[in-house]
Amino acid sequence: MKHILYIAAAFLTAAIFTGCSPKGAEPLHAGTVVRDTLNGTPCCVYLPENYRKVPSTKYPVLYLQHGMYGNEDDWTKQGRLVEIMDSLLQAGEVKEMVVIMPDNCPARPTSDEEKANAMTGEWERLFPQFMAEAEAEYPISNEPSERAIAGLSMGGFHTMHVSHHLHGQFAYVGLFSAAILPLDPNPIYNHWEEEVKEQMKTTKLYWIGIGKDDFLYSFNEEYRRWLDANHLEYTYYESAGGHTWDNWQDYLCRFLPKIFK
Ligand code: FER
Repeated sequence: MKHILYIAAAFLTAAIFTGCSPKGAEPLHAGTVVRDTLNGTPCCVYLPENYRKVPSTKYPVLYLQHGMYGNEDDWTKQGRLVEIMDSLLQAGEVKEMVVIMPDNCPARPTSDEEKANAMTGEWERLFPQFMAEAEAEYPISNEPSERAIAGLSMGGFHTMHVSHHLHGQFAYVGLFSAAILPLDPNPIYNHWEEEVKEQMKTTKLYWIGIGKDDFLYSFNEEYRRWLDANHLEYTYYESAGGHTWDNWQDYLCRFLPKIFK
């Protein structure tokens, strides 16, 4: 019995001191995920352990988006969001925050032939009303310095384009294996160059992560070349592997401690 206790204690300590170890160590379940619908969009919402509906100050908020054939459950199921957030909170590496995970795909494609449906500008157009409803429903900040947006693949594409379209509104931006450029011209996307330059004036962290074998690698490389040519600052992390949940968990673990600092 004593041995079992020692082993359990060792796992718990490892979970706390490695900061964020999505695999292996027992997760510390402390936060809660609730389901909601905001502006007609289904969402999962992570509320930290000490969440209060009426806190003394509003919580910072991360809008975290899924990839092309996914939905609002992906970050909690395959992304292990709760385990990651809770263990980083336990280790004191992140601020308490609310994480809103919307179904960021108003017209879900069912095949690669329909992928343009996911990048029509509709989500970017809806986003201000979506955030307004989130801010009415949860005690979250509407200060740009207390707002972050991130996402994987198609959700990274939405992160890039929501954040330049609404430039000045997010201090922290995370592109995880992001699709970069739109497939079709569109009034929301057409001015991305000028708008990204504008957004960078107020962005505290523009974080780009991609795996060496990712099929979107060359698009990220080309985008980084454009950022470099325009002297726009970003943080770059290149991992092994490709378009996988192992990588997206890893990127989330690296991104979270850098936001709201
Ligand atoms: C593409 C651009 C983006 C594509 C897929 C994506 C299949 C996104 C994938 C995802 O969100 O996982 O050209 O082709």
